[in-house]
Amino acid sequence: MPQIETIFVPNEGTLPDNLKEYQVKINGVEDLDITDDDGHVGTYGDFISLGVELPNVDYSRGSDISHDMQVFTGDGYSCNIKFRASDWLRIDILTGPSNEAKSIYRVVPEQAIRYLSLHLPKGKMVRLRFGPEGFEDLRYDADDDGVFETVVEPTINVTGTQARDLTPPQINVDFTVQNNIATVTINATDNETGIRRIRYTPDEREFYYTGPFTIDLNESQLILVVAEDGAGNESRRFKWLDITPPTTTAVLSPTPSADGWNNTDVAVTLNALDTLGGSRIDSITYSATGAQTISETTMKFKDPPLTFPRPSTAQDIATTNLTITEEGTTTVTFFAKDKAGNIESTKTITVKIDRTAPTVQIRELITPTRQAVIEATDNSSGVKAIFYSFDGQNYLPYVLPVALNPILSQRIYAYAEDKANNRSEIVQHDFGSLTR
Ligand SMILES: [Ca+2]
Ligand SMILES: [Ca+2]
Ligand SMILES: [Ca+2]
Ligand SMILES: [Ca+2]
Repeated sequence: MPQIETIFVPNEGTLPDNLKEYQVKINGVEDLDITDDDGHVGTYGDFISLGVELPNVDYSRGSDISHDMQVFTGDGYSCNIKFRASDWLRIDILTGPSNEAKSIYRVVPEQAIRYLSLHLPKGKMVRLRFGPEGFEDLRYDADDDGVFETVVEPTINVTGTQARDLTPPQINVDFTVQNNIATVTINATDNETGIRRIRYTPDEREFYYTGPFTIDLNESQLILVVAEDGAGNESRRFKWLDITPPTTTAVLSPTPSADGWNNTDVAVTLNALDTLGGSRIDSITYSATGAQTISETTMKFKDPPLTFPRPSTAQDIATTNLTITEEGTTTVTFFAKDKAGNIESTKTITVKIDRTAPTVQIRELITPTRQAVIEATDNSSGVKAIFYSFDGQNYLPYVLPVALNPILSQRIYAYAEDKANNRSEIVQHDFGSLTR
């Protein structure tokens, strides 16, 4: 939990009598103004504060659209927070005595007022007013005449122990799948004030949860569940309904020979793909044994930005690479995991590297006739073919011993190739004349 380092103490000179302290959180607006009845004006937005600091307000910015304020009022001192309505708003106001324990909450709440998922006409000016008489209900200016006439009552207004419930509910989502239809059961619990309501969103629509419901996984594999307790504390949970593991394919580069061998380092690219609309790739794990050992390595992928609802046509690919450099046969083992925790069954691919050319010998066989015997050996992938030539220009595949002229001298050239396409040097052998 974030630690509040100091508790704001309002300006001693203006400290009103009958001090009331409010902790105010506003979510869903970018900029706001705070004014008091003494003529101070503060503008809070991209820059933490523009204009005059208000004597009895401590402001801090949570994010682009969230604002955290501590407001002190009392006899003769009132202030207003004003902003333009956005599509969606949430406002939390707690009031009570100062929390001497300096916990995250600056007051010990005696009253909690909350506006949950507030949809006001966009762009209209909204006012929250705090004065000696307390917090006045939110008002907005529907006709833009500068008068805040339209009152909006809070969603939640609780006191005492209910106001001191600051812990959001726990959400548990279970589902079963049959014929690609998920049946979803939501359980939410709250120890303090109980569950007020549960909402869920499978697509653009939002529903109240009343019991198990079904979702066609061809349309959506992600739901958002929001549970509220009796005091308006809200917890949100995204749940993947993805039960299909990813599929990873390995691509070798360069492409191996027809016999499955390479004669250089081999780059292995592992491409992992989750099904359309699936939860996306969380990690790819690989290892290697054989000629080259790679201990189990897991490449974890950051969560790409999630647009919700997740389109059923969306797909992500995740890629990692490794290089095999050792001569011989290496088995690479790999699998991917998706963000819903589905793990692909292990796959393997064999990488075979032979960088060494065969050696070739040519010898003479006299009996029964004069022939040239060409032999090649290869210590790894094996000899694929031998070629020979009488003139060093035109080579023929060597299959059987080559018949030689029985008397005249002759020269034979030969080379061999292995299954990794390594080609030996050309060797030559002179067969001497048998005439006297
Ligand atoms: Ca008005
Ligand atoms: Ca609670
Ligand atoms: Ca999946
Ligand atoms: Ca070889």
